[in-house]
Amino acid sequence: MYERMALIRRVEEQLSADFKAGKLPGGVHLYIGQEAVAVGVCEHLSDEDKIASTHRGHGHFLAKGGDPGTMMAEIYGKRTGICQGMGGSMHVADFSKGIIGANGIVGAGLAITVGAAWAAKMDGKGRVAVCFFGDGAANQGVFMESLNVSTLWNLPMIFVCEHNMWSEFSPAATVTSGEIVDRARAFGLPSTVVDGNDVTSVWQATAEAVALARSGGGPSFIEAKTYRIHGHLEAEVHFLSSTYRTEEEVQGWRERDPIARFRKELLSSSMAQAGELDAIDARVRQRVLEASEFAEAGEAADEGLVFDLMFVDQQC
Ligand SMILES: Cc1ncc(C[n+]2csc(CCOP(=O)(O)OP(=O)(O)O)c2C)c(N)n1
Repeated sequence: MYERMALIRRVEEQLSADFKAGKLPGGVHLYIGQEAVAVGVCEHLSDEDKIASTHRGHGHFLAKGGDPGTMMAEIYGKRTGICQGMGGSMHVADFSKGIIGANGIVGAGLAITVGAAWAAKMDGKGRVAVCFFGDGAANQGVFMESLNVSTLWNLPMIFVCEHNMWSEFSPAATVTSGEIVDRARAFGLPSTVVDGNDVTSVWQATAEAVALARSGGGPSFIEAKTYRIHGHLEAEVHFLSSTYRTEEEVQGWRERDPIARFRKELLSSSMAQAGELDAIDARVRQRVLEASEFAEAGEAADEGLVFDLMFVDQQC
């Protein structure tokens, strides 16, 4: 879990630098600060289980075992990208890993995951489907519809709401009434709130939810309280005339960094030695360097393919 979190962080630090250097053809919404959620959840999943994600989807893709090189190539708009450079940052997907897609439409992953969970129930192999979505997405009507249907049909689905305190530039308190977990509780499915910056807590809550879903016990809801350290998207510095968050707020959350925190825990409990963790960090840096070189070296996407790749019976 430490290595996966470190990988997500390093890939995104590279993407942030690449964006600043003008190397990326589009915008990126970074997941820095939220890594413990994706990793604590996906640790329980196999390639047969499905996840759907959001516009902030790089972390989910990598946590589920997606390849950093082809993901970065996708974000660079290259033919070697996981979707041949046709999707970009907000549409990274790899069906072979059960990653049914990031999504630029807020809340859209919810209904797609209900479909995946329904398919999992029909084939009866104990597979589960997980939807990652934000606190803003919890204000979309599709959230209630998905809670309703998945509970009614007893689907093997896990709702993971990443409450990172902001929806674009609006603080949650100005757009979200009450507690999101209470909305789920109203439908009668097991629902819990965890510290989303504590990978162990996320892991534990997900262990219970996945066991329940695999054994035919139906859906669960997990609200993970966390924070995005970077902006809503990297490009925002170019169009926002003022900052919308105080430096004290951001700094307070930097001090609760999920990776530094897990490292400290691993060391203090003697589950790992500093040298082992340093070796993991070095391996991750090397892997991201290679991924980035692979991405940069690829040929630009073939825009002539754009319509050919639109339909399901066509090669993707
Ligand atoms: C249906 C829809 N409405 C609005 C938008 C514009 N939009 C993109 S991200 C976003 C905020 C989403 O907030 P949240 O779900 O909390 O996710 P976060 O960005 O915090 O990870 C909005 C409103 C969109 N992409 N889709």
